[in-house]
Amino acid sequence: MASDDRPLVGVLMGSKSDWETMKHASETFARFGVAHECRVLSAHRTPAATVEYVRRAEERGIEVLIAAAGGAAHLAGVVAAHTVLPVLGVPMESASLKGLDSLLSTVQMPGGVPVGTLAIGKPGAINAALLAVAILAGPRPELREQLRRFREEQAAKVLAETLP
Ligand code: RP5
Repeated sequence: MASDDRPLVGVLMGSKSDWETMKHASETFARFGVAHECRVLSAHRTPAATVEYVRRAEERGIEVLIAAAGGAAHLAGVVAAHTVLPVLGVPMESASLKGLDSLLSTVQMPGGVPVGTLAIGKPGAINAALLAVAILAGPRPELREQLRRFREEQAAKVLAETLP
């Protein structure tokens, strides 16, 4: 899968200020060759454009949506409200509450409209991409194989660690 193919994943973030964190999701997709697009769309600053994007995502071939936001982070919930595609939420680390605000407002979805919430910040961005790859890997054995190799390489790196 080349990354200039039709995007399979939409990575949304509430502000350009989230990119420093969310670029790690994009880099992870690039490593797996997963076609994706990254967009700044906000639940409160651009509500109509956000809903328009999400409503069109499925017909455009998008299979997974990632939504990253900080503070009163309602982006992932709003995205999930407008699609049945899987939505993964990444809470951004915020200045005042270190991302606890973002985490709680992303993870605490009432029953009925799920958001799969990852960790705060960079680990969440990386894991959202890895989880999206695992979702996409269902009907794509070559992607599953790549995931297996990634885990093996990770394990080999840890086992090769030496301490002073
Ligand atoms: C949220 O508010 C964004 O997702 C971002 O994490 C946070 C701060 O946004 P800026 O004020 O930096 O644009 O909507």
